[in-house]
Amino acid sequence: MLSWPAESIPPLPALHADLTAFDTGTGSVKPLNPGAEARMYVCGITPYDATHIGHAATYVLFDTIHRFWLATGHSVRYVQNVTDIDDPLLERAARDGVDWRELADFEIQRFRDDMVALRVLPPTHLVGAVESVDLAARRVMELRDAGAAYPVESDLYFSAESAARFGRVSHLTEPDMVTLSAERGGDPQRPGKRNPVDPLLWQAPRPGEPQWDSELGPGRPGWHIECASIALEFLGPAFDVQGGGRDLVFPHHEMSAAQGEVLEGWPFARAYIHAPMVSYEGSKMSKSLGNLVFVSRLRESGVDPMTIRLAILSQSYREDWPWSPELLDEAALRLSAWRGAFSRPTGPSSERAVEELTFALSDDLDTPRALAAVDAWAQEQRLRGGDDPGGPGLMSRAVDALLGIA
Ligand code: 5CA
Ligand code: ZN
Repeated sequence: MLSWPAESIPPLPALHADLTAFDTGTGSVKPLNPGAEARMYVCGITPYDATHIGHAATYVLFDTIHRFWLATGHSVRYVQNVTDIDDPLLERAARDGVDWRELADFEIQRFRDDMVALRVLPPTHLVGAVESVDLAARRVMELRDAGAAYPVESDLYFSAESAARFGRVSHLTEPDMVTLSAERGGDPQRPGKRNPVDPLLWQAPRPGEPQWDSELGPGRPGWHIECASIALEFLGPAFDVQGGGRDLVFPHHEMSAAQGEVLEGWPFARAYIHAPMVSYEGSKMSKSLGNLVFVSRLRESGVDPMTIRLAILSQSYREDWPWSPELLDEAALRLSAWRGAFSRPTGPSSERAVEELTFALSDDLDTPRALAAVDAWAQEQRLRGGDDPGGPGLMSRAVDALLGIA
């Protein structure tokens, strides 16, 4: 499907730095070491409601990786899916008496508009689950032929144990896997399964629900095989980063990796990077709980999207964090201080500050420290000024290219 418009990124002098980040799979901060072309897959939205701050924080995190790679001379092949057919979408459409396709189209466009406003660079390929049903069905048949699938009544399940490295993404105990699978779309209680955590690969038609024809018979693919087949199709195996929020570690990323291993070998991805959960009013911001702060609503109320982005960047991605209106106020102050400092004709030299900003990002995406480097330069500009005519321009181009703040 259509991605969203790209915007131009101001040129910077060549930066030499290697990005490190926390890989859930190995439990350590490690260099990502992509090739000339870096390849990243990030799990996209299920379009049944508007983009909230938690979603935005996830896409801003991966946008920071995207921008860092571009600034350090890589080309980037970035793939994001849209789960435009899934139970929650059908339930919401039924509740509101609208066609599920219309609901999805409306929310996908609202998401694009939010991403453009937040200056999130578009993925190279934005791929819908609906347009990938054939792709997924072919992969399900391959898994079946490899002996990694089995039927339960008319449905087909993936046997997680058929992947030798199953468990290497989340490192969870079996009881924890069962608990999480029940919470996140699985059906551990269903009789007839070999292992309670085994996920659906192909679901036979249910009354009143959409279905697609395939050589497997009518039905629709399971969630994990959708993402695994889109990633393998557009990126190939052993791509650099599998991303998404931390709520996707298990079962989603574990199962996609296991299916990928059976299909194309290990590793499915070379690193698994997870965004923290943003909470609000004491619990994880989630569509099912309804404790949401929407990006579109903030924009409509006149909030500069750059303050939303800066508020997100002020938080470390290594820990869950609570959203609060105060974060927006702080970001607004910072933004006006930066803009004031950038708009003067001369200022302190900024090479060192840009180096510090780059180094902070390369060091496990330390965005709070990156912002502090810009703060320090802006403070120097405010207190003492400087006579370097290139100082403010370089600083503002670096902030634009690396942090996405205009
Ligand atoms: N369509 C699936 C992924 S294939 C999905 O999880 N969709 S979603 O709409 O629920 O979430 C979209 C993205 O935002 C996912 O990467 C998810 O992990 C992330 N996300 C969801 N809630 C939060 C939150 N409260 N904080 C941070 N990230 C979140
Ligand atoms: Zn996904």
